[in-house]
Amino acid sequence: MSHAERYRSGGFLIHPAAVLPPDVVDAAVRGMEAVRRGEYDRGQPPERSPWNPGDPTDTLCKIEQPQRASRGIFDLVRRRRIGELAAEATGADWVQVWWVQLLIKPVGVETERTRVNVGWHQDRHYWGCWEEGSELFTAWVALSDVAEDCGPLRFVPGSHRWGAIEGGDFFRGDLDATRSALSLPRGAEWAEEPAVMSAGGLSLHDSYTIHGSGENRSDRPRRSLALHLRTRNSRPVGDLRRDLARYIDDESMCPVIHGA
Ligand SMILES: O=C(O)CCC(=O)C(=O)O
Repeated sequence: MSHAERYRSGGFLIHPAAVLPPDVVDAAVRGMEAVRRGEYDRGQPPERSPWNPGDPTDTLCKIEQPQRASRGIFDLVRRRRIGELAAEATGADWVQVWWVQLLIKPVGVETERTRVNVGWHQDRHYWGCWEEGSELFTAWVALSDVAEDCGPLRFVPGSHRWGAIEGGDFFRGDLDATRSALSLPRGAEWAEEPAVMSAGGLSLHDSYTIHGSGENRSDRPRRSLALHLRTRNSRPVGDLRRDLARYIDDESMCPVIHGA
């Protein structure tokens, strides 16, 4: 099966070996640490985020639009290689990064205070700023080796064909509870595939693919950047000044990584 066929049938594709040069990954990791300390070498802070400098480091660190704050992160985000792989999977002739999330999953367990899991969800649920039918997907780039014990992203194969599912919740860390809350269609078969990969590897997933992730039981933090992507077949709706699509005309934050 070709990459495009695998992406189309499963709703995701994993490139487990590094597709980005180590120096690019290392610079992005340094950028990640700087942003976490509140140091911004591009002169601007990231977007308002669930995690801010000074917050506890034993809980999931999620920082929005870190590429605005860090040269190392921006340099990774705009890599044409990511665009090529996204285009190969989706058949797109143009790909733009429209939002980025920095995610550091610390070593540790999920408790009321230390929230480390990501509950089962579909990204599309959070992206109401895009017109129905918009072609939206994510490149999840590993900045550390992500083994099975690091709490890798887990995909539910074929779930992108189940339509919009009620009950998903990124922020609800009890994975069994979020799974039971999902209103799956009759006959839906649940399976999970962990996105195990080396630093510099990446996965691509459709905005309707159900995914989540569990605890990091390894001895090192799990580091990643989630690049939310769109093709020409996408259009924002609503008030552009307020919503998640508000930076798409600014290539210093939202670079086009494939096509002119
Ligand atoms: O990194 C994770 O575990 C979850 C990330 C995620 O939900 C996404 O990239 O869409």
